[in-house]
Amino acid sequence: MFKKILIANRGEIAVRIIRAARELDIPTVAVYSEADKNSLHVKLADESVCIGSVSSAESYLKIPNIIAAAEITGADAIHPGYGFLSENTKFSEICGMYNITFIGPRAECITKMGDKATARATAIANGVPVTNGTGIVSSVAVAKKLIKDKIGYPVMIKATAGGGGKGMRIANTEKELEENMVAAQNEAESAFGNPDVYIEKYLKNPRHIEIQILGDKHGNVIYLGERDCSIQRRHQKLIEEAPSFSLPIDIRNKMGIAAVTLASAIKYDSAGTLEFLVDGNNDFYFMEMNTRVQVEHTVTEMITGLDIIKLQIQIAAGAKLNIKQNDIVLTGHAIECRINAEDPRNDFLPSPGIIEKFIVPGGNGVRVDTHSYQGYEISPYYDSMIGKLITFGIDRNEAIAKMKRALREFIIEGIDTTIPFHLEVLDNKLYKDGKISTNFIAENFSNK
Ligand code: MV4
Repeated sequence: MFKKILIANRGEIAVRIIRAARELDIPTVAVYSEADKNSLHVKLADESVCIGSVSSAESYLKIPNIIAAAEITGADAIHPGYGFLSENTKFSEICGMYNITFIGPRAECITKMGDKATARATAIANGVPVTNGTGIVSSVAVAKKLIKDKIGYPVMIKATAGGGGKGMRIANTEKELEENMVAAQNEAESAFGNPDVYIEKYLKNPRHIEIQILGDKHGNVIYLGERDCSIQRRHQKLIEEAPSFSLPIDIRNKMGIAAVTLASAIKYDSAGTLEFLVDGNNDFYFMEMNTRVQVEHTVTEMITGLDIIKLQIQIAAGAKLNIKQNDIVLTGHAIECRINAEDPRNDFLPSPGIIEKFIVPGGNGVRVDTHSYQGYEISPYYDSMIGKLITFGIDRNEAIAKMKRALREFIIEGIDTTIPFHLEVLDNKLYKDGKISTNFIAENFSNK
């Protein structure tokens, strides 16, 4: 096992990883920017190192500073959390050069899945369904012909270096294709330094359903059921749940087997998530793979009883998965609401500032993962998450009732939060009936 783990991240996920390491009896090192010296992750870790100024580029993204912090403190492993360097192949390789274990998959897995057209091709090669579409298209003329011959409008133009909605455009007609393909290429070039795009048939009103998997270094891969992440706003997830309310068991199992097939094909050896879109006929299509732990891993933990972060650390240290697929039993229902410092009444405008009052809900079936506390300042430099509120019940209705109760108990003063928005969603008839798709917020909360 590792002697010491450095956490190359901040906020609630840094706290989450420190807690997992402590349960495994592994000492931890926190790194922090000048803006984060009072952050909870710094207080909870055994040691801490300031790695730079407030800007992420000068701290949490600065590879030499993070490696130096690991060298100085004698950390033999680095957990990258999510965001920042978590899907950076160069960083994982540099860790290797310094004999530091990157707690994540092999570098090749990150590269293969980081390029979305390659991920799509790998899925096709392994019999995993994808939407009707193309590989990289070299010109508008080539795209037009392929769409005319085999796809049909509407289509979605996607940047191969993108993901999570960046560099994406819809085209309903040839004329829109001409305009939007060039726009997507330009956006991709300036955002990622790679203009390449591919085309997919556009699905209307899909659900976003993702499969959590775990792979080890001995060729074992299992799936831990699905999460429904359809409640999003401008590609920011707001509410996630597990299992998906509307997914038949046989479809879940087919998606799980597809996810395990693809992860096994690339010898995936960590925690990861395969993102699918599911249409009204319950046909599912692989979109992309996240080769990191995700914000919403918590809801899967609640219904499986597993600690995904501890398992990820043990796998990185070379342990064999001691859980078999048949051991995975999904029990009850879990919901996560992301509590952000944003004003839902004002276009979700960020609301940084000092948390004057902070009274956290608790009780049966309530979990709060947060780095915040009374007097803590939500900084304008990073994402606006204050914390995650997760509830667990025997079924969806009970999880919703507990969530409403917990949201009302949660007192946060001094800054605006997304709590009123969550309460409104939970009272929405379509939400209660489980009639949700990725257009739910846009269609029902357009005034927001
Ligand atoms: C799509 C799609 C419709 N058709 N692909 C957005 C993020 C990226 N991971 C995939 N995304 C989409 N891809 C086809 N062929 C609609 C979306 C999409 C979406 C997906 C999941 C959750 C929210 C979304 C919001 C807008 C668009």
